[in-house]
Amino acid sequence: MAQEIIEVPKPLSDQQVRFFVDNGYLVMPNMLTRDELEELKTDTIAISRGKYPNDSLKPLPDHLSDTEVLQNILCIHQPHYISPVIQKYVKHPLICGVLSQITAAHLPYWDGSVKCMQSMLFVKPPGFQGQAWHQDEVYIPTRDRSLIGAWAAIDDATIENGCLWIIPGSHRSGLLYAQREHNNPDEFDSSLESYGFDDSAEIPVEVPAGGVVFFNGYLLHRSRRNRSNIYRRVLVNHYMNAYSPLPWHVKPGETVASADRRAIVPVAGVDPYAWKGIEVPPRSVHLRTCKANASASSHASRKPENAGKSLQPESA
Ligand SMILES: O=C(O)CCC(=O)C(=O)O
Repeated sequence: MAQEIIEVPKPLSDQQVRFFVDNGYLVMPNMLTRDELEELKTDTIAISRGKYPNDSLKPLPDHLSDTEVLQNILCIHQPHYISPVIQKYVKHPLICGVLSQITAAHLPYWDGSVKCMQSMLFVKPPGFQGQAWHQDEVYIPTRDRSLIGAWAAIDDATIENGCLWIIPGSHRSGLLYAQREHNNPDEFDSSLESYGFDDSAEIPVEVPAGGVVFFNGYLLHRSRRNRSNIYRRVLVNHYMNAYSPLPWHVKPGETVASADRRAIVPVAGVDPYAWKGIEVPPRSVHLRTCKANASASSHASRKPENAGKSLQPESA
């Protein structure tokens, strides 16, 4: 049987690809249109209201306002497991075109094939914390340093509302830094903090709505508390070279070398392991609420059935 090939555009110049390889990130403005941003905002509310059949978020009563529904949600993990709209954005042709040029551009002979394993829909309302320094490959291991985040700003992402901060070039050595608890719960959520490096070269990555920040899984990054009075909504999808197995967790009877999680979405080029099949993911999302602001909850507050329990061992 002929291998299916997913064709995507190639929007980047050689200089942009080189910039990503050297610096570990690339900012691309105007990747999403106004209509697409509206569709994502509407879908964020639909998911949060429990409109899609799923095992974790029960439908909320219609009398609750959108603000009440969103106000406790820091992030919805794996929304593409339940929402066809988010599935469409996981496969967004322009975003996947960029990914097919940069995801494993550090590897000679790579043919541009890419797969997705994770989506995260941040709401990050006013006052909600960011995430301390980390590298995504600590959580989602690839075998070739090809993990990449595509961080799509649904609202303007600014210093005030908690944009990304990065250390350009911090992916180069391939070192995964140690992690520890941080003691700054006002600024950062409860995720561990990477440490042991000089962060004086950090820069904020402010992006107008519709822009996408692409960043390598070894790049040190963090985000701060939302100090504005608007949401900072972002759809962050994680992808990798389709040729690398994904030993995200190891099941009994497997080794790290044989483990390959297959709840993936091929998005560009080929799926070289198509013969293994694709695992159907659970119809379930994981809701990350905000610890410090939990007391600010209203009657819209709810604990999903899988609250505090990740579908995957950990996520970035
Ligand atoms: O946007 C944020 O606040 C954090 C995102 C992040 O750290 C990630 O996508 O890995």
